[in-house]
Amino acid sequence: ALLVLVSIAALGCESTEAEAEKNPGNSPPNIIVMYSDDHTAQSIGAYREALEYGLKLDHSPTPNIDRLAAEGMRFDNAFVTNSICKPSRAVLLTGMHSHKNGVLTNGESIDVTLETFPQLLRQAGYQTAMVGKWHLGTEPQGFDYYEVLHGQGPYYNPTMRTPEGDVDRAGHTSRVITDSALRWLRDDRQRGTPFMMIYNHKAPHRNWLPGPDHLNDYRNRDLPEPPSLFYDYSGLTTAAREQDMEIGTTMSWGWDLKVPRNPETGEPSEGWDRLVERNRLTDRQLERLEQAYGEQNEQLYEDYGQMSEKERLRWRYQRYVKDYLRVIRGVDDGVGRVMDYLRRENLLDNTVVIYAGDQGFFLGENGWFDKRWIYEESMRMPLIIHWPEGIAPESVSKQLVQNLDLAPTILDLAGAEIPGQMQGRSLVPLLKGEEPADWREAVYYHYYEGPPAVHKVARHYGVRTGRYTLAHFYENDEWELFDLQEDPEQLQSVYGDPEYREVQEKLKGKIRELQQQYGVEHPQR
Ligand code: SGN
Ligand code: CA
Repeated sequence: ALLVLVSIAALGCESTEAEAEKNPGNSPPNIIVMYSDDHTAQSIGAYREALEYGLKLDHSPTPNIDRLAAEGMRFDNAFVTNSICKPSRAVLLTGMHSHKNGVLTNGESIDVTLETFPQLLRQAGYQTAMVGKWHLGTEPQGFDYYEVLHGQGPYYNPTMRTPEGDVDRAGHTSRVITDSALRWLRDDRQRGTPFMMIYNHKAPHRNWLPGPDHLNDYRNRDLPEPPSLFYDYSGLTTAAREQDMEIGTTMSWGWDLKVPRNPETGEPSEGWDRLVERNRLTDRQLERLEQAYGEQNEQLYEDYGQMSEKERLRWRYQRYVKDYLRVIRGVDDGVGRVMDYLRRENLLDNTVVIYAGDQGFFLGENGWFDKRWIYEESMRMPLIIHWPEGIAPESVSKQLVQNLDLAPTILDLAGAEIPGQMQGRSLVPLLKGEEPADWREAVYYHYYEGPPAVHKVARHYGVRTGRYTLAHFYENDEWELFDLQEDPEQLQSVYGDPEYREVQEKLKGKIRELQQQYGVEHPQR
């Protein structure tokens, strides 16, 4: 740690040419990590042309995030190692796969003795802050300041946990989190010392409750549907049939769809009271929700009896995807406010802003919501890095990268040492536009939170290369293989097809190789 401090001090006052190249700003950059909850690439304007599957938006709901991509680097093949919240956050902090950091599912808490990148940055002389969704079941470690939600936190009026105790905040949570981030940047941090802030939105996590600014967006129009909205899983294994994450059947009228009465029975709907109570909605807030949804809900009560199954699913999909995008717009507003602050304070050039989602999400593909699968919609994480001093505008990287790489990348950016136990690789060469010849050719994936846990997605591991995905649902010993070039929507597994025999065997070998490389001793646990 001492050595690192000395090297930061050296970078700060004098610059040799080598240092200037390594670090164009002549001082270690500030770093802001934005890790939004369940923000999938299909909902980001900047990814519209890049994805070959799923919902294709006819507009961009994310002008501020798009700008990060236009001025920085978009990663088109970024993936998580385990597509679920706590595990993804533990990977982000530790740079180690789930089987090494111990957070296999949402049921485990992070081991506070593990080394994390915020702690290491702090030892290296950075000021560190954490605002928004933490969700690791512990007191945040390694931060000079934090203001975090309890667990998932509500969409409105959250109680925030700070080093001084709980604070009740009023208003929509996306705004509360952004206000808190700006307060720390503006009033609390010490100027002249590099900082690292984690700014984590709760949105767009279920149940997608928009803030007052966006409740009426998309009021009078329908959004496009993904091609596989009505898919019957005929090309997939049992796992796809046994999940519980369908827009048509899993979502509840009240909590998810904001319909206070069940249109079938006329009775109070499931989850509406929970929505009101969990968010401690004021009369005014409730009134606004009713103004936004009321008219359409009344129409639904009237029409429901005459609607076909397909029309019912279409209605539910529209309500869902509109709410999802409305909360995305709230996130994007927050990103814009933080970027405006950096711009005004002349901090933009030497601040690295990393925008990512903690995993992907289904927006109606396969008729689904939620994540968990090795499938593209869920395993792909949006990843955009903005750093005017270090990245050429409009850069795109197609290399296979992972959330595993972020901790080493951040330490590398800070000029700090990357500890040996970290399993990812620094993305800094990619940011500079280099194409290292020995970059990885496959990423390893393992999802552990099997049934009976919420959404009932079977446990599986697998591998994703530039062209193929091979997955093993090991509890049933079933496999799926997708040729993403031929079948980007992943509708027809070609596992067992003689034409793919060679590919299949090679990919199985790749799984074994990666399990060995990452020290997976018990792949089926
Ligand atoms: C809650 C949600 C689930 C979601 C998990 C995990 N249900 O249980 O739909 O998959 O969180 O999400 S809800 O009724 O509370 O909305 S995660 O992002 O934390 O992994
Ligand atoms: Ca999540």
